[in-house]
Amino acid sequence: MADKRSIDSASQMLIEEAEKKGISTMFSRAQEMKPCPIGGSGACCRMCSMGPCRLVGKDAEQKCGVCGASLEVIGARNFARGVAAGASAHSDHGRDVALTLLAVARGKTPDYQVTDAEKLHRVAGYMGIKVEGRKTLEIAEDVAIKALTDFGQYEGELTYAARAPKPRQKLWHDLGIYPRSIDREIVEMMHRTHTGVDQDAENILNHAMRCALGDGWGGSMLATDLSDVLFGTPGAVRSEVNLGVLSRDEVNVIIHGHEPTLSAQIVAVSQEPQLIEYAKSKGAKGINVTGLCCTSNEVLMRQGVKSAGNFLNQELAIITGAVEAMVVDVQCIVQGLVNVAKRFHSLVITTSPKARMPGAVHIQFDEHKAKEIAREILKKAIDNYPNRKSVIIPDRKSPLVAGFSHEFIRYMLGGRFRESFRPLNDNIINGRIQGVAAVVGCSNPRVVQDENMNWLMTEFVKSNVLVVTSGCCATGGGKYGWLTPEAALQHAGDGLRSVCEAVGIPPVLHVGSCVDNSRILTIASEIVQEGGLGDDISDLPAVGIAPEWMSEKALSIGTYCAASGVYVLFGVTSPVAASQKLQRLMTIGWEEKVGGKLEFEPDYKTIFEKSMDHILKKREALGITKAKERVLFDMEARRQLKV
Ligand code: SF4
Ligand code: MSK
Repeated sequence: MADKRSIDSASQMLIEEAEKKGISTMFSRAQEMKPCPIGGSGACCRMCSMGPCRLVGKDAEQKCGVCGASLEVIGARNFARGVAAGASAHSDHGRDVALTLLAVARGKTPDYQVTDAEKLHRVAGYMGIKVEGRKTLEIAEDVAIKALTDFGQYEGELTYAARAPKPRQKLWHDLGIYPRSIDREIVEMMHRTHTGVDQDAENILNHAMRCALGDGWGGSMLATDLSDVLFGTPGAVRSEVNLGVLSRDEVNVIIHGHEPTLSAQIVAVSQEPQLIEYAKSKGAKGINVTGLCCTSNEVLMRQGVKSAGNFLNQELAIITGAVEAMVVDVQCIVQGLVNVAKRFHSLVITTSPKARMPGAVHIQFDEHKAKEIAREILKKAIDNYPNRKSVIIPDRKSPLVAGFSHEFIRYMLGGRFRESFRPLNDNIINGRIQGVAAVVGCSNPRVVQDENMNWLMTEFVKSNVLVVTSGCCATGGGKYGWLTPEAALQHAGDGLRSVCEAVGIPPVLHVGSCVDNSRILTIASEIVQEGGLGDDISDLPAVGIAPEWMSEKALSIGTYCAASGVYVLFGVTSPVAASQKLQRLMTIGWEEKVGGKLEFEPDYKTIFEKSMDHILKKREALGITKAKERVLFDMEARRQLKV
């Protein structure tokens, strides 16, 4: 049975262990609780107490709620609220990083500093902040204030949206969806979807795009950039992934959630000799800090910290019996963790005032005394080590290479002094690389864990499509070896393999956590800017796919990618399935309007076919369908080249 829930043998082993012990997990609960077809398809409205109204049956599109709301409007409001919630999560994360940078600039957080001053200068450049002749902390203060202003400004437009290609910016202006400020678009989305406000599905969706753009080109992009400033811009780093990274004889601390602020400090203090000695005094050989979900991606990308896996691995990690503490911050932390932990010695330690759980230990994080709190947390985990009983750690972990920030990709392609996307563009134009597929997002127990993402990565790589990945798909892909350069040699089509071999990169590039999907927007913009592949993101032979999505953040990501011109396909299930009209608005309607679209397609093989058709269509439109033969120049030919 377990093999029907996951293709990962480590997960299968622990799912069986949970079944043997009668422990409830997301895998078992997803089987016991069938999804509600009415709410799931967007046909239930709970916006006021005249309802809830459920529009079901063959003639549902002709029905309306007590207030008169049509199915199309009900579905649009539900979807748009999901986008607003997702945008708020990413953006609140970004705001906290900006506040930490401000505290650093003002000398209020001795445990943090500006790690990447070069990036700070680049960010200041995007923001129009003067850098010449100024001290790093002065620039940092201005950058933090400018970022925080972008959240709540009452006039003007979002600074970072100006990083999009010019035709895209014009389109957003023409459509009236250029984001003004991050918080404003989220609040307005909530207002518009309140009962009795916006009752035009197309208009609601227009604002959903504006709200999501505030996330992608605002909250998320700021979270990414300012995290790079504080913690370092990622570069290629080797590590390992899967539950086999847990240690049999060290204190296992798993950091889980999304934000790098506390987790980076936990990683740092875990190497302090006094704490290691303390762990030894309790009978352990040392301290083993590993990650889960996107906190994992943050510390993997920058510090090479090993990953215990993706979203669906969180309860399974505790079932190993080897976890002394799971330290969580915000997002994607399931409440079921506490009940699983009760069956073992494991502590679940919440750290954010925004995310508490009954039954968990709460040690509140405060960036003003970050190291002190990180030490307190580790000490608590070490004290718990003697309570460990029997452990069952699957002997499964895979090597990977992560750290592909857009800066590092440029560097890999061109070297320190000629860094550029030119080689990538050229190889797309000459057909060695057919296109780019972003395979991103969550894992979801409604489908077999890792199956969709892994199958898609395999087929894209075989078809000479370069894959970029983030979030739980990145971790998932890592489990099956896709994040190693060797994967290109073994599985890639000839063209992609030759490029990966020449540059020394894997065929699937790990770009980071969920907020780091903003790096994909930057990569797309820089490819356009490099020239030869059209004038806008919508011209690129590229697709975005969330094959196992589950969170509202994914809805925001899908919407900002579509509004940026990308064809986006989501697997698993459709939150707009109830209304054909709504689906048409988000596919045909959006394609006409913004050149991108958002489509829900449960069959991953169809996702692949549609993606390849789209890539081919875009290549045809660019006039680059014929693969150019590789020309080998001899010395004479080289001499005749005009440079
Ligand atoms: Fe029903 Fe309208 Fe209230 Fe929604 S807003 S619950 S459709 S009455
Ligand atoms: S952690 S949002 S399950 S990617 Fe970013 Fe994974 Fe999805 Fe959470």
